[in-house]
Amino acid sequence: MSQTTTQVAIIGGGPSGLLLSQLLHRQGIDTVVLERQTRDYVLGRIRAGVLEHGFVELMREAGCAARMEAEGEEHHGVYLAHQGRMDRIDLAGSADGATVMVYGQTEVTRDLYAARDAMGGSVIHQADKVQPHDLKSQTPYVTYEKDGAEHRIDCDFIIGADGFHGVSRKSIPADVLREYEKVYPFGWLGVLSETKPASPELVYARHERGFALCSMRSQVLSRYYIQVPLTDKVEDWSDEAFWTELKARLPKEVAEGLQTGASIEKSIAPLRSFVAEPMRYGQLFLAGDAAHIVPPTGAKGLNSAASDIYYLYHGFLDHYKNGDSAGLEGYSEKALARVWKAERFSWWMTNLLHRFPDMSEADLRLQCADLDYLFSSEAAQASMAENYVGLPY
Ligand code: RFL
Ligand code: PHB
Repeated sequence: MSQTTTQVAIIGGGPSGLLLSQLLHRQGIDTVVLERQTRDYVLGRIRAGVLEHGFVELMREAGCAARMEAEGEEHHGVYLAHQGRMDRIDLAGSADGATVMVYGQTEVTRDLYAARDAMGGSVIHQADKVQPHDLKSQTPYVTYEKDGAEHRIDCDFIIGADGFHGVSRKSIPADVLREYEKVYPFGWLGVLSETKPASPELVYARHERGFALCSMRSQVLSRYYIQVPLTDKVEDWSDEAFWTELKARLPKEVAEGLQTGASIEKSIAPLRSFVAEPMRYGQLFLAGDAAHIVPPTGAKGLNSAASDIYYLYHGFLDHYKNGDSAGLEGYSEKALARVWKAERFSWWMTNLLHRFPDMSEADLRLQCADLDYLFSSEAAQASMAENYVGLPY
């Protein structure tokens, strides 16, 4: 078995793991990233599209913001279509002038890989059977297999940034770990197409046929979603059927301007709220989807991963540069406090805009009252804007 050492071993080469690795390396802290998949596979996932302003700052701090600043789009508002109306939340006007950046997770990840390569960072792909060990000791280590050979990395700390299905959370003993979960009775069918976006800003639509969302990656690449039953399969949905259903759920003025075309990606994602507590066990720290999942309605998944990375980054800086471990000690509590607020916002937006199978007339009236209140109260709009652009770290 080959043996190496590093300061921070990071399991998972998604956006969370790569961002932390990049931030720490720039401060002279050594990391190794272990990723189960190939780079092409990771870059083939189409996921998040909206970045909070805090995430944008963190990409700048990581020295990875140049392309995002050139190609990403700053958005000052979002639309909510409901009850035959199109209402707009003014993000910049309501929340300290903060805005969001529309720039895809795929591009964020691509930029992070490029930055890791440029610094000679260690990112090991196709690492099989990754396993963290001795988490309660001061000398933890990680083992893995690559090309049939066994390897061991000795380290000070292990980061579990390996997503919802990763190995890290599972290595916390069941009597320590507490999991909270809500599964929603529908999914989102997403389509990516090389077409001009239907609207200059995102449109979240509540409709009796179900929720729909118009988003984008650029002025020539659109991303759309519709709520579908969990029993639906991607194969059930031809491009034509998708466009017809999407248009039926959008206000006339948006539907009329919608440019359709061949889908270049089509997938169904289930919706879930999930939080694992604590986010630290001994020398293992969980980050991102490994510890929490939100339904995508508030665009908070990747953004909540970024706030974990912010706390870990500053915790490690204090630990290695100043000998102060208070940040790392308080990590779980601090990260979870922000995560639960993102969970609340995502749950609220999901409930506000989706059609649940068992909704009564009273539930529908309450949903309409929630929307009517939102657009009759500047305080409510300010609250939505504050959450959408991202609560402070
Ligand atoms: P990831 O991206 O899942 O990366 C984890 C990585 O770990 C690897 N891995 C392992 N590696 C080694 N050993 C193992 N045993 C391993 N097990 C797993 C995996 O291969 C993978 O590369 O987690 P990370 O880095 O925490 O990032 C989280 C985000 O990906 C996620 O929160 C967002 O994509 C959620 N999300 C959105 N978030 C937003 O902030 N804004 C959005 O607009 C938004 N839209 C979305 C979304 C997620 C969606 N889906 C499909 C779930 C829209 C959708 C449709
Ligand atoms: C996306 O563009 O993929 C996207 C945008 C906003 C959301 C969720 C997903 O709330």
